[in-house]
Amino acid sequence: MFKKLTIAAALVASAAAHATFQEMWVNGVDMGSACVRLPLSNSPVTDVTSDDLACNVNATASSGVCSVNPGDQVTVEMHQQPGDRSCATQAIGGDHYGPINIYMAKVADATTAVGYEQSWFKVDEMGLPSDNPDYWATEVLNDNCGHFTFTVPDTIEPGNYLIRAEVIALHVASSVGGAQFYMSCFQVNVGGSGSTLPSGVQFPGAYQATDPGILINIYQQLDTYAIPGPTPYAIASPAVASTPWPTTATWNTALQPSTVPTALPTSSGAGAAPPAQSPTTVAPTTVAPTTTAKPPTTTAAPPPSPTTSASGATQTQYIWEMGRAYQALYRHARQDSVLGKSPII
Ligand SMILES: *[C@@H]1O[C@H](CO)[C@@H](O)[C@H](O)[C@H]1NC(C)=O
Ligand SMILES: [Cu+2]
Repeated sequence: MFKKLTIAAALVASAAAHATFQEMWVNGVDMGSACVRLPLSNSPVTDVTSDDLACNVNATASSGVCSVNPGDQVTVEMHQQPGDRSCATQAIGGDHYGPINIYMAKVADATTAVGYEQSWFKVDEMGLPSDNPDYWATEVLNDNCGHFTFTVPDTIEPGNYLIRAEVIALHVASSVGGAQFYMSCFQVNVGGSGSTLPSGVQFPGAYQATDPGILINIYQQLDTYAIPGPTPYAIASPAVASTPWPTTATWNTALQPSTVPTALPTSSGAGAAPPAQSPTTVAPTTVAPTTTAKPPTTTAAPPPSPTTSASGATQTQYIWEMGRAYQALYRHARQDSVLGKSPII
């Protein structure tokens, strides 16, 4: 058993890289995974013409619909392994550099809407926040324990929406089909009395395999980066700073929970009001990217000690980077058979 876990841990350590958006916060209140369509695995989608580009491969719809209002601060949270929210592990593996995009699509029913049939408008993006040295949105994500915060546009119509949170990893993007797309869709109901429905794009359709932000060699000094997809609605994309990006966390990682709520914080389900819990107890300090590389005003809190809960240990670990992972498995299996132990798969 110990051996098994050690090998699994080694595999995760060597192949750890891939990731999924798993949790959501609304104004600093943790919604956990109550409203996410969790992907089946943390493997990327690489075919920009696939229906899977909308909401990942056969992601299971959740029964939860999180309530948000125009102007709310929504945070999406990415991690490598299911249910592991530890800030001791990078949100997405270190060499998986690239942009973050957030889209929304108005739907009739967020629990049943088919992602690839929707019209998606972009509400936020971060590409290369600094080019001195090159610093990617995914590095900012890793600095902040996987959290990325955006604002729900304050004029949009009320109703059910899907939120599509996406990282595009560009570490092998210099050949066609090399870019890796990691997305999850979240189910929300927007309240308020807005009256705007921005025009959108479709997934698949919005991206071409040869877009300059998708077919790109990032192992060179970049001065600019063309974030794939349309211009965000209602916000200006931040300029690329020419000063070093502050790597200080702006999310208060000291308060990172180790558990993942899977039910809405209130019992009334879809369209429920946000819980009474004060957002200030969570003190989200993630800030929207600014047009200058102004250092964050908050001091980085030390990350909490890694969670070693049994639930985390017994959860199915995703296996990815199949080449490397398989080699490692094969090597371990051979060693184990030499030692008279059963292989781990
Ligand atoms: C996704 O669903 C389709 C249709 O049911 C199926 O053919 C395919 O094998 C599924 N893919 C995965 C990875 O489960
Ligand atoms: Cu990868």
